[in-house]
Amino acid sequence: MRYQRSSVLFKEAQGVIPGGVNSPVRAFKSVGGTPIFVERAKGANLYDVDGNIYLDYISSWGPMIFGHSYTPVIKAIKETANKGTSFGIPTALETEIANLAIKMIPNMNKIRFVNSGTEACMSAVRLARGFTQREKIIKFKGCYHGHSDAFLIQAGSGAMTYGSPSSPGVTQGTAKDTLLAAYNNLNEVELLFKKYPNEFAAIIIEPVAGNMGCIPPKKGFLEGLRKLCDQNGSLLIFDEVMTGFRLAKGGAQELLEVKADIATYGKVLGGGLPVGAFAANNEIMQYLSPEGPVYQAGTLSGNPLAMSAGLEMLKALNTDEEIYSRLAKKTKRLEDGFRMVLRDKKIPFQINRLGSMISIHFTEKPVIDFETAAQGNFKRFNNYFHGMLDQGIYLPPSSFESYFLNDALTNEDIDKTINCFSKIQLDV
Ligand code: HOZ
Repeated sequence: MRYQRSSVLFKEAQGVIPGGVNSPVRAFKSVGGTPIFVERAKGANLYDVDGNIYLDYISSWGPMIFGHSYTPVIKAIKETANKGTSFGIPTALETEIANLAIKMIPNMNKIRFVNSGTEACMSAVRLARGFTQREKIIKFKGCYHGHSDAFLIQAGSGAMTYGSPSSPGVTQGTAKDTLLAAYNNLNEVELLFKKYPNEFAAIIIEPVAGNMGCIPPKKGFLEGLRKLCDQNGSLLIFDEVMTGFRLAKGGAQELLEVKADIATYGKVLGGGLPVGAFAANNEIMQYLSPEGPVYQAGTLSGNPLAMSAGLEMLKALNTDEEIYSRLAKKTKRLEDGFRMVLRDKKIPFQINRLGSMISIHFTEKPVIDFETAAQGNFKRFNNYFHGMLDQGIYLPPSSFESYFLNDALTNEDIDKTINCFSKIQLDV
């Protein structure tokens, strides 16, 4: 049996870990079947415990831009580990990576490192509230900013996949300060500002949504949010946990030419290790402890292993002038191939792509927000997911996730993927 060992390990895990996983999407609950258990990964390949090999299209949900076990990153981790793994005391590495990150990110003077994208977004909102002395925020239905309480209201990713976009456990007190609008709908945001004048600390948004599939912003949408924030004294927070350092050196801010007041980042900054960060200009950052009153802290923040890995990742992204165009070209190749196959099969579909983020939706209507993303044919998606998995192609196990291509994928790998796709029975 192809997934025998994985199946045994999954059963064992279910006895001691809720649902057998430490993050819900991994459980394959919406697509069914047994999640694969990974033994190791190198380049574009995942190797599971049953000896199966996969081409990986999630790249640890983004950060493995050069592929898995990228040599400079692994070397740095090993060398740093030999000197100790955590001190809770500053190291020079933190300043070195901060300097480089700030050079790459447009518009920011300072950056604070934390341990995850969740922490980064949660802290960014606290900072925005402290800075503006206001309490309410606007978030978009289907956007996911980690699992902090304020964001688990009509959230995307696993929350949406498992049908509880607004999680029990979030108090009404917290929920009342998170106001919702539809992604790509400026009108709804305008109405909120009219209804609650001078009450919004911030708008938080994934500038390219990646947690309801990949949904790029419509032309003028982010620019409109920028304007509304300026007119109303609110801050614009870009959650660049997925897009940061992936769509361009300066992330979505650079690619889409819209400036945020605070930007949050994720695991790319740790070369795949647990890192998050948020950045802003001096005026905002001076509110942060110990300079200012807004508190935020953590023993593992700026951890030396993670910082050394992230530093190598940023150096590599800086040296490789072609990385972003190469990734975009490869992703376009996948898109073109998939489009051809789907047209031949006469199956209704939408493919959304920006740079190296892409998703397929089995639906007739353009997927532009939470509502349209939820209209896909899930049975067809499940056939597609398992048909690909059985041929050694690892895709996100939910239609509410984006794919993230890595540079270790060759054109041959992509052509093989398209060929596998053409063989799948998609009729339902
Ligand atoms: N929520 C993550 C993707 N948007 C998945 C995290 C994981 O399962 O590792």
